[in-house]
Amino acid sequence: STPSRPQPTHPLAVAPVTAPEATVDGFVEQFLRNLNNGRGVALSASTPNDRYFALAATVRDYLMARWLEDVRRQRTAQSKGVAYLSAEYLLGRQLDNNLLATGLTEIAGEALAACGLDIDEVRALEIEPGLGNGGLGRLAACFIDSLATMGVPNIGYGIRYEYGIFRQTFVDGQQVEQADSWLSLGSPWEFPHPEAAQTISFGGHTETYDDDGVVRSRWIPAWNVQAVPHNYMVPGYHNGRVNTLRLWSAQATQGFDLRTFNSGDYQEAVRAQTYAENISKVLYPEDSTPQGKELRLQQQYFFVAASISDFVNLILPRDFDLTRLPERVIFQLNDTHPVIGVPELMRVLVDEKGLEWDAAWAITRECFAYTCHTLLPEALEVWPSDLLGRLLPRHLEIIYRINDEFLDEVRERYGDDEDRIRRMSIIAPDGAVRMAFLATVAGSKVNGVAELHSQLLREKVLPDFDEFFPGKFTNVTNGVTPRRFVKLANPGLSRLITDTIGPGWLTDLDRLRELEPFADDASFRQAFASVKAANKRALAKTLHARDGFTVDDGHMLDVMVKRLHEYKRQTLKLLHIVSQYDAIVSGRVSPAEVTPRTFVFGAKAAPGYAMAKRIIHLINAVGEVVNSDPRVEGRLAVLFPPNYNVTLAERVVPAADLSEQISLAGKEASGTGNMKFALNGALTIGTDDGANVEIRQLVGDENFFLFGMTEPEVATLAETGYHPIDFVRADENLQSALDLISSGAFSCGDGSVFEPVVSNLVHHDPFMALADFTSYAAAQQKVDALYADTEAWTRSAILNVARSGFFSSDRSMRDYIDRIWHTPPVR
Ligand code: RUG
Repeated sequence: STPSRPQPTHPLAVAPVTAPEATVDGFVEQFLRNLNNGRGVALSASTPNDRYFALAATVRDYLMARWLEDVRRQRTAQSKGVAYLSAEYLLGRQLDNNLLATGLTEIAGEALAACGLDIDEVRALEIEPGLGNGGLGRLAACFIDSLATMGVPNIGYGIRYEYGIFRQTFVDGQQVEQADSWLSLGSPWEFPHPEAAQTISFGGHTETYDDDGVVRSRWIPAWNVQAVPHNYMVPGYHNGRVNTLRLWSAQATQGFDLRTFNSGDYQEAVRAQTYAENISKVLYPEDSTPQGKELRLQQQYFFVAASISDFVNLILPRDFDLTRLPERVIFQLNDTHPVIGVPELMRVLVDEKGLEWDAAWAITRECFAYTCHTLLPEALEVWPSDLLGRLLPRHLEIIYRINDEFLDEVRERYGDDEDRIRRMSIIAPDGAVRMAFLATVAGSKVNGVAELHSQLLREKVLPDFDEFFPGKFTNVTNGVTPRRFVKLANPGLSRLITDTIGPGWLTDLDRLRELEPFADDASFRQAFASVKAANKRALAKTLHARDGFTVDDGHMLDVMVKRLHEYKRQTLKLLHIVSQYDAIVSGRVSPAEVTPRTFVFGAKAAPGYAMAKRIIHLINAVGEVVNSDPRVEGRLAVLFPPNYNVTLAERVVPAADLSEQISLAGKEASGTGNMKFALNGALTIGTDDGANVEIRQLVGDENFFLFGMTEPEVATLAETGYHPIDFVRADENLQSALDLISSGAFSCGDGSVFEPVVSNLVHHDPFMALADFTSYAAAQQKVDALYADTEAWTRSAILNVARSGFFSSDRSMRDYIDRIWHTPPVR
């Protein structure tokens, strides 16, 4: 028998943890304690980084009691929670968000002032964790914010990349990537737990063995790494709830080899360590090489295996009856990246926990749900079976069996329709594993991220599966958190809204509807317009300090910020800018006739995506010429601040007048930038694509500038044969803009520099930018006309805000809960 441990007797040891006093004095005391005891410095000797760390620690202290309570509740409660599996979380800065959640923003400002410090200077030091690429990662961050705010138990699981999305700089207008060493000064928001590391295995082989007359298979791995959890608080807004984000970092099982080191082979001594740590080194390693591909699969399995083991072995009680797992958890697969979790859960249940295959499969099918975020075939991951077999041999075996049994069911239903069986097989004809198919077969539900996207997913990408699994497909339109993207980013608008309709809208965004009548109130319009003007001035200040740009505050701010991808069609917007410039310099219009506009671009191109990088170069080149040409008389300006990220978005979005959402119809799954702009009172010029469709339906045709082909029109044009040159010939302005680029007007007279971009458009144009140019230019004229009528424009902008409450991520979460998760809030 084990000796009993001494029990705590001190009253403090058994009392619940309490928060420091929420007063200026209480805050000052805690801040100084953190500075002195946590950083080991006196205020007078502290560096800005010390102060930032002490401030962050103080905010953490206020959240701690609630967090510990929620962690306890999560372990003891019998209720169901969401385990969100995502390779990306694009969190943005934490300090302001966490201050907002605790309601301590003002107290903290006053407390720091009382210490002779300016909180703005301290908060500017925070480096945002760029642990995501774009929309998908930011969506995950919005979702965990909403779940915490709604009191739904949730753990977000992901990877703690040592280097996040690269830092973009421009050299001679061309993108240069630099490592994003966001951890170089440490992170005050994370709680590492090396003692709780999980062992994650790779490689090796499988073997069969006799288990009491039953032949079973087991995995004999060849090597393993440690997955070290780093916990982050995810506070709800003003509700005392704090969920957890758990990011895994890779460490070597046997790190440093002292004997080899002492023999003088220093590189060999750290080889194993380096190899293991590479797994969580960078977000999306370049995967055009076989090594890069393998590393990605290692990353995916690494975090998913650690997360499933964490939930099953640590969070659930030791004697938990695993047949009841679906009552306790739903693993939401954010895109195909975590889909290897399906065979992993099967392996855990069958090989480790000894369940029968059929019972394990029944549990697995209830425990997963899959969100698809794309329609682009190249974004639906497939893994070559030789790679999978080498890295995860047992998982490949499991996938084969899942596929065999699934195809038996298909045969039972349709007979030997070999064509259909080939189409539906999880294993492609070349042997590759189609991860989206695996997720669809295993998932209890499959959802797209906007109405149109979900429809196209059913009709065009996975139609056989939709027929085979009636009721499995559903839609949940994306959303964004109004806490970060309205309240924090746009305090002026938030104040105006609260003054007008009262508080409460931040957690019930449909209430923005109450603003509608005020669109007809001249004094409200004026207040609204002054908020927009102030936001533009704030952006101008930021861009001046950050990049040395000058923004003319009399200009319309026309913004296109998103990843650089051909389907998003930054080239379409650029061609329109060039055509306006061309019209001025060729004397076809006088500068006075042109609406003064500043075009703001923000975009990173994937490091290996050559065409996207050429487009970035061209945007910068056009900007350089247009901005300095005296004939333009300052009526047009093109600004491209490098390294667009969440922090910059929080400045750009509230300042924008016009939001460019101009992807080819049928290509953008949803978009979430489009929602942020509408909520902040920008009008959208956009195609009928992704969530634009729903934005237009809600805000009304008259408050949205629609242009371009619809998705069925795109499909017809593609079928009948698309010849971009026909569209060039039919539009003189387009022809002339392309000619101007080809003439070398933006490349010191050397037409060859941008020839690949022009030639790609004129001869291929895979995303039909030229086909939509004429219609886009016509829509831009409507923009100019409405903008000339300030009152009418402001009225439309107000109606955009009032009618966009639907796009709160709280609503998305309610839809996931109703349609997929069935996880009630825990009071
Ligand atoms: O491209 C999509 C966006 O349309 C969408 O809004 C976002 C969130 O759902 O996800 C983006 N996405 C898609 N990011 N990566 C992929 C690849 O599957």
